[in-house]
Parts: sequence; C-alpha cells; structure tokens
Amino acid sequence: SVNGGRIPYDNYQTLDVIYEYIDKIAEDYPETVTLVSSSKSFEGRPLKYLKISKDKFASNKPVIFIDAGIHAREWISPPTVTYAIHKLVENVTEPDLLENFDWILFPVVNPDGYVYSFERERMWRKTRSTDQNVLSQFCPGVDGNRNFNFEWNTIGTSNNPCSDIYAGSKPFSEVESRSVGEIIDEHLDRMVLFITMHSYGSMILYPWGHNGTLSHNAFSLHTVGIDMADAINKLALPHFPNYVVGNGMLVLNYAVAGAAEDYAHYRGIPLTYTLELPGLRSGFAGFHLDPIYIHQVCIETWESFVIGARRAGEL
Ligand code: ING
Ligand code: ZN
Repeated sequence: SVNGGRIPYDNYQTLDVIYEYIDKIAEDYPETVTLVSSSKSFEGRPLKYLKISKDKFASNKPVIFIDAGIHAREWISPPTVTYAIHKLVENVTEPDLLENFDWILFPVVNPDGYVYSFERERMWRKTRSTDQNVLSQFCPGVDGNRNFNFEWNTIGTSNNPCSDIYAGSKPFSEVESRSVGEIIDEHLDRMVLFITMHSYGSMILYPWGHNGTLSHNAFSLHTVGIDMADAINKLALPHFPNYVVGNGMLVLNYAVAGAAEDYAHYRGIPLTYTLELPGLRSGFAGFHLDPIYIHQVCIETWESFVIGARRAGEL
C-alpha cells in the first residue's frame, strides 16, 4: 500500500492502491494539487485525475496533459503517470516544470477495465459498458481509443461489440473517453502538449492516425517527438528496443480513427502523441512486461516528459 505517501514501483498496483496514492498526494500537497473526481465510470467508480500547479491553476500557464490506462491490459502505463506525479510534487530535480507549466495527470482513464483485467481477464482492453446493441449484453466494452469525436468509426474500428476495437454506439458514448474530451475542452486555450500512454512497442506516434497524412504542425510534432525519444533511448537498458518516432498510421501500417491523439490535435492542441511503452515480447506476451522493469521504464519515460514539456514551452 501507500506507505509514507509513496507507491511502490516493484510491482503493478491495484486500482485501490493507485487511488489511495492519488488521494494521499492531494492531501499532502494542498497548495499545489487539486484532485478532480467529478464523473464516474460506467460501473460507478470515480474517474480521478490531478491538477498540479504552483498556484493551483490560477495562472495562465501553458497546460500539459498526460493520461494512462484507457486500455485496461496495458499495465505499464499508469505507473509512468504516478511517477510523473511524484516527480512534480517533489519538485526537486526539474523545478522549471512546475514554474513554467500547469499539469493534468490522469493515471487510470478506464478504471472498470483495469479492475477487470486484474480480477477476471488479464487481456481485457476495453471499457465495461453495455449499450442498445443486442450483442453488447454478451460482449460488453468499447475501445476508448476509438471513441473520440473525430472521424469517428471511419477506419480501423468495428461496429461489432464483441470486437476489441468496437467504436461504440456513437462518438463519446463512453464516459471515460468523454472525461478526457472534457479536459481538452476546458483547457483548449492553454494546452500545449497532450500525451496518451499505451503499450506496447516503444513508439512515439503523432497525427493523423486516421489517414497517414501529416498535419500543419508535422515538423514540430516530429522534431519534439525525436527529442523525447532520444531522452528515453539515452537512458534505456541495452536490451530494450530504441524508440521509433513517426506518424501513427505510417509507423504501424494501419489507420486508426477516433483515437485521443487525433482528437486532441483536431481540437487545436499543437503537440499530441500516443506513447507506446516497451513490451519485450510479441503477441499478448508483450503486455506482460516483467515488474522488475517498471521503475526503469518510469525513470526513462519521465525524461521524455521533461524534454517534451521544455520543447513545448519554446514553441
Ligand atoms: N495502440 C494504439 C491503439 O489504440 C494507435 C495505436 C493509437 C495508433 C493512436 C494510432 C493512433 O490501437 C495501443 N497499444 O493501444
Ligand atoms: Zn493502448
């Protein structure tokens, strides 16, 4: 559990422990941390995220958003965000990051799926909702990262509730993806960097994922992405793959519509990325990153957040 306001990085943590940690951080740093817990998941769990700011978002600082855990089985993603929370509130090694930015950190966007992956089915990816589609009663869940309201359900998605890439009955049918959409809306004028954490593949992907074309901001997206990847590669263990940076569709060789990264960029956020954390094997085994690597991945990923923030601040 959360001893002395710390969360262990030697193993994957349950939702309860992650939430206990978030609550404790908000309690321990009332000057800088605001806990937001205003909406609930399909199954009624609170959707919790933290706003971290030197003056509690009273300022007009640029905002940086990082989320994880929209896909349930990608267990390595939430710890990279709790680690970022730890580094920001501790505010020792990179004080410029709290001086120059306001932060929104959302460690588990899909708590229902995360719990289901821990307790029932390790390879669960989607939310746990049901809708009017008859199949949905037998096959719950929507792919949160196909549910955003941009080019929704046009490519790389399914209309079948039993599919792992089911786009849902309509854009933002899921309260979980909608909660990310609402954060984007609320901070449109100030959000300069949006990163959504996934696994696996060691990749930094940028728009447009739905058709492989480059956005007006492709030069910045690419160069900042490269700098973020370099920061990780420099620290990475020798037997870990180097990060690859590029347009989501061109790197993966398939198109994806309704993803968070595309939506955030379409709404006007200049730098939006999907960061695919490491997985050392292929197929489903790639989601089973040995817990001995959690701490290392958090440390190296933090470096990419540091560089990404600083570069975003210069643009
Ligand atoms: N990968 C992403 C997915 O949602 C992706 C890949 C996202 C591609 C966004 C392009 C744009 O399928 C994982 N691991 O979920
Ligand atoms: Zn994912």
